Amino acid sequence: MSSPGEDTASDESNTRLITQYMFKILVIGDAGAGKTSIIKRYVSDEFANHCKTTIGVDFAVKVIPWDDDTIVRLQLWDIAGQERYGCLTRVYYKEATGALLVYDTTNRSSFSAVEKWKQDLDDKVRLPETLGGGPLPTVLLANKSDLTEGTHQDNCLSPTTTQRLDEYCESQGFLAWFATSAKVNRNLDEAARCLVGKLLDLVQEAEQTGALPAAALVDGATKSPGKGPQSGEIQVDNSSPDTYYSRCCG
Ligand SMILES: Nc1nc2c(ncn2[C@@H]2O[C@H](COP(=O)(O)OP(=O)(O)O)[C@@H](O)[C@H]2O)c(=O)[nH]1
Ligand SMILES: [Mg+2]
Repeated sequence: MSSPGEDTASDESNTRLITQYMFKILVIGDAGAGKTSIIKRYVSDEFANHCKTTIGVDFAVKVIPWDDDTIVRLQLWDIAGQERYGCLTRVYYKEATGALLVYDTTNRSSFSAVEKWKQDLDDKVRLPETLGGGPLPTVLLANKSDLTEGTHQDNCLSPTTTQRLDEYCESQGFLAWFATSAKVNRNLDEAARCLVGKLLDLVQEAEQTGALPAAALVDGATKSPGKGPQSGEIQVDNSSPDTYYSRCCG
């Protein structure tokens, strides 16, 4: 990846470029698997035992200070009730760059549905050509692991069946899987970092081959100027909060 900081760093102004990437991530899976809870926990560090279902398309934004030169803004898109009708709106998939596919480790049918969700995703959306045009990098989340740890569930539902899930992920084209819990905040950061790492690799490759002028990849990546770190802090776009929710109709 280019090093914008080196291009513009100056002792006098202490100004350099921080690269900011925006990625749209779809959060899919059966109703009740914990998608909304995962987004709420990851973005706002909240958990409710009873989430009310809203119909529509919601997204929440999480800002990740990735390294000294890079900030990632993740848009996490919740299907918010549409999964019950098996038909997701076009705006949901549009310009997505990655996905988290969630199943409930206490619910076998939600695991059986994983293949269908993955197939649907691969049929409906691809990466932009600038990022190679392949299937969306997708991470599988074995959620509610707080309820299944220490149990001996003899199937892929249990995140303890590591080898089996490893093989499953490989055969189904998942990047990786994580045993998560929105309730006790387990492995959500790790899963997101895994996905973002892959996306940044793709962006870096595209920048190196010239396929991607980074500033031009709308909804894939944007570059924005910012002040260099001072006292170990990253300063960028103070007008935007770290997290927020938005709603989108369509
Ligand atoms: N024990 C436990 N319950 C969870 C977890 N994640 C979600 N839930 C509960 O599962 C139910 C469905 O969650 P929700 O986020 O609405 O699922 P969604 O339909 O996929 O969005 C809610 O009662 C949540 O409180 C988890 O990691 N552990
Ligand atoms: Mg929901």
